[in-house]
Amino acid sequence: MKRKTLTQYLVEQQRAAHALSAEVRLLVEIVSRACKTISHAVSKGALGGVLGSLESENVQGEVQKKLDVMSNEVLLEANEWGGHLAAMASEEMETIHLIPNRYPKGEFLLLFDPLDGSSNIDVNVSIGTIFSVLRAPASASGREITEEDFLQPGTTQVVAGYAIYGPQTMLVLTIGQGVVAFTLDREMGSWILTSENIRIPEDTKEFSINMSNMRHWAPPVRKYIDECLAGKTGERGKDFNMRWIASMVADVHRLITRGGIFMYPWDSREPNKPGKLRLMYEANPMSMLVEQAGGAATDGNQRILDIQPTSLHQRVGVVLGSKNEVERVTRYHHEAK
Ligand code: AHM
Ligand code: MG
Repeated sequence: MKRKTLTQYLVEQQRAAHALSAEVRLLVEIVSRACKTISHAVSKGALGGVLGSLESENVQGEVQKKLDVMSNEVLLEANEWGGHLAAMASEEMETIHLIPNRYPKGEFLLLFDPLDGSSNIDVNVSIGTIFSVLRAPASASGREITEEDFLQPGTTQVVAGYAIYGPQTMLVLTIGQGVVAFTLDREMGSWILTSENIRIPEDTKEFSINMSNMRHWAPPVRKYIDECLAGKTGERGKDFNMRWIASMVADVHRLITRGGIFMYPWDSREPNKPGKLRLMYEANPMSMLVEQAGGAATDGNQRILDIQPTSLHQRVGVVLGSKNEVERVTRYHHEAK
């Protein structure tokens, strides 16, 4: 079988569909190269001295793991010098990272969650890197980029993707032309295209939610999950299975592969926060991937990609995956109003 590399895929897209510019191609190549470095560090585990926590906390007040900080640095360093970016933002940094003056600047903004699923690092369970690419607003040309320049709805994303560090390391990507997946050939050090035109089935019998929060959920979420749990003899007339890995990358990868619904909804533990997950680093890129694969993504009430962000580290409730199930949960929210 003739193997197609990530570079070949990107060059083909650049030529045929005119779906991406040379600058975006370089950007994707650099991000994916950084993910290879992170994958290598992850796979070394204790042997590489990368496990465990640091003394520091990130902007959300969460204790940082060594790998959180290392992955953040890998992504920053890899992306600084190429001339394709105007600035970066990361879940692990309080404010945006400008490209140092010694390097040329490009027209794109890169956002990332350098290591998602941090609670799984030390227990050898799948984790990942999530990224999103925006275009710097035209009004920003000739002046320094500000945080406000990043506050664009998810519909404006140019590229979204994630790398999953699991039994295999994979890169799942959309440039707005469907979803493709590459598997890392560790011996060759190259990303090989292993799935094209990925489609999420519209129906599913598998849900993914942290059930330990059940008592804190809003009634529409409770109603939906109660119906799933009632099984064949209940309202839904079918038995449901449940999975919760606590790495969004791994839970979303499963539903991108075989369907399912993933939820991290608002709950009453922190009534003033709309949810746990971050709009710009987690929900937006995952929603673009899911929609590009034929699924749907809402915050319970509205399409995630339509939300106008008001701050960089904004949180959001998340319901995404198989279209008919996401629409059902969203309908329950509307009916409860
Ligand atoms: P992180 O970015 O600090 O790793 O947190 C995000 C993760 C998601 O990957 C996952 O879906 C969720 O947090 C799990 O949360 P919980 O431990 O409450 O189940
Ligand atoms: Mg995360």
